[in-house]
Amino acid sequence: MLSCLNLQGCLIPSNSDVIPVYSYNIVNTYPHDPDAFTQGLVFKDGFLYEGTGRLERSTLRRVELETGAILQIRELPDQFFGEGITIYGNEIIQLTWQSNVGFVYDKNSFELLQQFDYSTEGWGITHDGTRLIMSDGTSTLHFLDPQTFDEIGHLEVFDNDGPITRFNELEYVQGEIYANVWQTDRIARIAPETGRVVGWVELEGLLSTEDCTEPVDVLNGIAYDAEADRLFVTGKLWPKLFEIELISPE
Ligand SMILES: [Ca+2]
Repeated sequence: MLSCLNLQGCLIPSNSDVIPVYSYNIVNTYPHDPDAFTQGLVFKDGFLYEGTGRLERSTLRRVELETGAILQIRELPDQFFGEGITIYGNEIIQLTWQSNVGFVYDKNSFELLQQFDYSTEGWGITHDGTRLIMSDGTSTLHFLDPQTFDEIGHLEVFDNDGPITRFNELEYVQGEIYANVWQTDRIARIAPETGRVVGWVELEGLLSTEDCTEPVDVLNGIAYDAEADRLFVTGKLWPKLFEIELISPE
């Protein structure tokens, strides 16, 4: 990485320090339940799994990609506001927003296997194969042991302007953490080793005006099909779910 000094002796970022902004192509469009307040999204073994939020309305679902049909659903107790989900082995882990409680379910039956506690808010969750990775609305991502749910490390996320906050739904994609930034149309691509944002994905314009006949909320929901290298995104109350491919900046 080349850098040089200006007349005041300050380091001038070189081009290699500029964070690339990726755009997208829509590869496929699928129906999405417009009543699903999407807080967690995963693709595993041919199906989408979705966690939805809001008090008295939070759910865990298995969804058919092509039709958006809900194949299986489990409702959370009324007092819990469901947040991110991830699938680790044969278990689905679901966070709640401000209850400091996570749920662990059998992936196939949706039977509740156990609960665990954490001290922060719960926003998004994913894993890198050995550690759970959790966001809490701040610039800190937490690494949790997938068996004990103890915190075993954390990461401060930043770009060239400093810390980034409000990471919502997460997905681990080919060695990077992808994170929806709440109330924006952007996904941050984060290097897990350093916390540095190594790319931005700009998703403005995914929903057309015709798609918005009913009120929709923000972009939230990233799922990666590692076997077929497919990337899916949707949003809260969105009528559509998109498979997209990223386009590198020139
Ligand atoms: Ca996800």
